[in-house]
Amino acid sequence: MVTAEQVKQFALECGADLVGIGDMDRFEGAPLQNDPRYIFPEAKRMIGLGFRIHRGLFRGIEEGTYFAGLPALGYANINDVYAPVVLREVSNLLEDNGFEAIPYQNTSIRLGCAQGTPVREGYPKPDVFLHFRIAAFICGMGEIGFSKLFLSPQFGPRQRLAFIITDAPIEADPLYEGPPLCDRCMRCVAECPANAYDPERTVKITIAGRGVEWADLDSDRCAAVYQAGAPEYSPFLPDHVAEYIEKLRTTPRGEERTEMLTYGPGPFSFARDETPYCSKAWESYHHPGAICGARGCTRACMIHLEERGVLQNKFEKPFRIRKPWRLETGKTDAEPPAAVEDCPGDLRAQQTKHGE
Ligand code: B12
Ligand code: SF4
Repeated sequence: MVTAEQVKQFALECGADLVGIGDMDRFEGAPLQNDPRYIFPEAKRMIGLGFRIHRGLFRGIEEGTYFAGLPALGYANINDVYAPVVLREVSNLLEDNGFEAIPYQNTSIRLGCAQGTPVREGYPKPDVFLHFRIAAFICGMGEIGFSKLFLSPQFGPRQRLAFIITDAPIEADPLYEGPPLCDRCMRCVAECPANAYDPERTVKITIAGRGVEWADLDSDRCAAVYQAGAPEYSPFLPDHVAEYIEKLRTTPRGEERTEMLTYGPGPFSFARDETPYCSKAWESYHHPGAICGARGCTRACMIHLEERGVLQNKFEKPFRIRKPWRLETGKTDAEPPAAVEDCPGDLRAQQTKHGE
């Protein structure tokens, strides 16, 4: 019979950067629509796989000079190419040993979750939607930060996730008991260009007997800004999208916002369709542009975790090397970014040298 150790070792050999195994009973209390036990009632375990997003893929956005790498390789490629291959290989191992394996990638939401009609009384509508951050917590891979992102001790917020649901009764890992990662520094809140966090509003739930709390993310604001950026942090924003985003990030949730969202395509589609850089990203690989470069919830968080020395993936140099760039609002892609001012002399000298 295949063991937990074999599954983990094999997943790492196949290319996963993180593996954890959770007991399906830990989903007790999940809302009907988010309960994976309805997908496979006989399932015993969930295998969580984490795929690092290279720190280098945030570099071009940090410098303001190369934005395509993160959405292409840190987003679309992991979700739709790399993770599915590893999911397939590990599922093969389980099925070769006589256990069923359901690979679950980050796709279901695009097809439409909870869209169909329940096929039995008391059942959820198809498709059941797995909450990845909660699932990773259940697999013992780390914790959920105030930012709402899942944090691992290896990479902090810097990974994407994928899962296998199986009836193989392999040994489950305990919930994460390592050193606490999120210390409520609130840098995610301060550096989020969408103003998507109100530190006073949080969500508190109990997962597998453990209380978990995170910020109640304003996903309308994030949905527009994470892909198209905010006026001062996106070199690609047409003026009318900049105006829309400005209004969105200053209009509180509630009646006023509802009025703003009732007519038109909604923040996600509007930002994507009206920002040529993002609509081309969508056309090319069916994923958003990710122009924000997750400025608060990933970059600021990672910088802080690295400064505290709590992450296992260590680097020779700190991530933030120079003062972050910031555009004067109202500028469009026709004008040079103000960030050029922040380019240090030695780098400019090197550029001249290479240009010779
Ligand atoms: C839609 C989506 C988005 C949307 C909306 C996000 C949102 N609503 O939170 C937008 C576009 C804004 C977005 C942005 C980003 N996303 Co996103 N996103 C998703 C996706 C596909 C679904 C999330 C979602 O909507 N969940 C459903 C909502 C309704 O859940 P909720 O309200 O939080 O859940 C409640 C209940 O459902 C209940 N519940 C559900 N299950 C269970 C189980 C138990 C036991 C219990 C008790 C309760 C319970 O608990 C919650 C509290 O009430 C996930 C993949 C996935 N399948 O999880 C990726 C995912 C969360 N995104 C990811 C990433 C990386 C990002 C960005 C960083 C992208 C970027 N900028 O490059 C940002 C980060 C934003 C942030 N700070 O969280 C990664 C996160 C990885 C990580 N390290 O945590 C994921 C997991 C995708 C992946 N392949 O790994 N995202
Ligand atoms: S992705 Fe950008 S807009 Fe969304 S929460 Fe993170 S920092 Fe804020």
